[in-house]
Amino acid sequence: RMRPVARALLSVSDKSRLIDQARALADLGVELISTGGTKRAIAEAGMPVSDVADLTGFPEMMDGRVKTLHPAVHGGLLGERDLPSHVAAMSAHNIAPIDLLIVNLYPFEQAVSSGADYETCIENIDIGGPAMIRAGAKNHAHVAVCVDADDVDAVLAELREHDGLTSGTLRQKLAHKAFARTAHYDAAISNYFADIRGDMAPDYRIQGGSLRQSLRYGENPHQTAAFYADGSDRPGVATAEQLQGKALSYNNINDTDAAYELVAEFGDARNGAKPTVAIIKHANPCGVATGDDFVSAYRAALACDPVSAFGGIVALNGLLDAETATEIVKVFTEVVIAPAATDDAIAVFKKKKNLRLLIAGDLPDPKAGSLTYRNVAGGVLVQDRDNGHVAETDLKVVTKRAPSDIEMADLRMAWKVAKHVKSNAIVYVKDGATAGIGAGQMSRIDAARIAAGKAEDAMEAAGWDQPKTVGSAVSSDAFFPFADGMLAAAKAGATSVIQPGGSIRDQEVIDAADAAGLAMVFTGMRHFRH
Ligand code: 93A
Repeated sequence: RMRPVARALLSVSDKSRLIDQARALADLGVELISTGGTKRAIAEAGMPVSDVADLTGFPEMMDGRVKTLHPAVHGGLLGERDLPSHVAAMSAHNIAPIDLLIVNLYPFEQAVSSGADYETCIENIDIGGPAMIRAGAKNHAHVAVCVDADDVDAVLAELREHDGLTSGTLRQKLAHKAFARTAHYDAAISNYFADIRGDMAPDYRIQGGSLRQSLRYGENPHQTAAFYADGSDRPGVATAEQLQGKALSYNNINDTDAAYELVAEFGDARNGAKPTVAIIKHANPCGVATGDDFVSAYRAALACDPVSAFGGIVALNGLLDAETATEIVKVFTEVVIAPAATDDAIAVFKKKKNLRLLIAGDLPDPKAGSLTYRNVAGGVLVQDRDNGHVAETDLKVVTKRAPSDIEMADLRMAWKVAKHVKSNAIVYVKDGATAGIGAGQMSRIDAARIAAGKAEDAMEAAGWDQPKTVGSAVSSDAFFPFADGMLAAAKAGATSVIQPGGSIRDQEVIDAADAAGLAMVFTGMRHFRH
């Protein structure tokens, strides 16, 4: 039933593999048809190739906007070879079948990410290419569609092995990929408008993007996975350059993102913000600290929970230096991410071949808007990312005692960290470093106790005479529904508290804070994270 591939239409923006593949097809006796630039390149390489314009009887017009949008092309792609009415229509209108379509689209995504102006981005919206891809893919019973040069290799292999035939299995796979490509392409275009217009309306924002990396497996080895860049070019794990180490895993990417988004809350140390280091395990911080330099910040972050830091992810909010690198490699670490690193720091990591070093150029803007997605059975939840920010003026002292300046600095830090800890979250901070972190508990009082227990462990590991929770600031990601959670923190030595407030028992909690001599601040904003 299948006829051998006799005619191929090639229309590619990225011509890097064009000539070799066109030659392979010509050698197999396949007739080549092409659009302007593609045709020129093939002809210059000395191969016979006909122009789509000869097929359609129309010249390319309107700066190439209309070149393949014609029944001679679309009929050739869509005609059912074994349907008499289609065959009759093809012969009546002189439409010859096209068996193989090789297209890669105008580089819209690259135009956007290179910062091209509006007109250039719009001009890079390909219309004819996706139309052909969709036509050929619909008719995959007869047509093989390649949207990726690697797939041309697979087609060539089959043509050689099977006397010019392609298999139904391959054509169906190519159709599947073709529709994924046009879907992602249109998503990138729609999301570009969302970005340009500053309109993140979840009801028509499309989760699209370009494949960044196929992953060996997902959260667990029996799960398949892939990593997509969303086209926003937000600095971070999706756009960072990996300088060394094995390919990132699904969990690495998730944890690296958590680490980097967290340190970004503290600003860029290259612009005068305090050097800040976060160490992440299982998407939760196990130590965060600021310091006069990165090496002291790293040491303080590590001291919070040195046991959990083993195999962790480390993020910095500035220029990674050799001294800090030397300190980091003393502990088994999976990934290090920073906006930049010195040559000496990079040299230090060279000795740790497996450690992945990511250089992101910049920090993500914590206040930037975008959407987050979560699957539920039969649906997808979409929301604005938590870019909420509590300004100095939003903070309300609710107790008789106001926090001292030192307490206030620690409270603000504890609040920033708690935003990045799974709920229920309790975070103790002392002298610019986390003293204990309680994450992901069903009860807030358990989170407070676990965090205090971590601080006891840290004390023992370091040989301090008291845990760092003594005299600490404590934050809670959501309000204390009762006084008990807050009092558990006070028992561990916290002297100041930051929390959203808003419980019907707020007054009870405030009274208990006053009775315990605590200074408490309400933020008016909650940071659940699940
Ligand atoms: O401007 S278009 O949307 N109009 C078309 O009819 C059309 N046909 C193919 N762009 C169109 N193409 C695209 O041209 C292809 O998808 C490919 O990316 C590009 C190849 O152009 P050239 O062969 O002139 O380099």
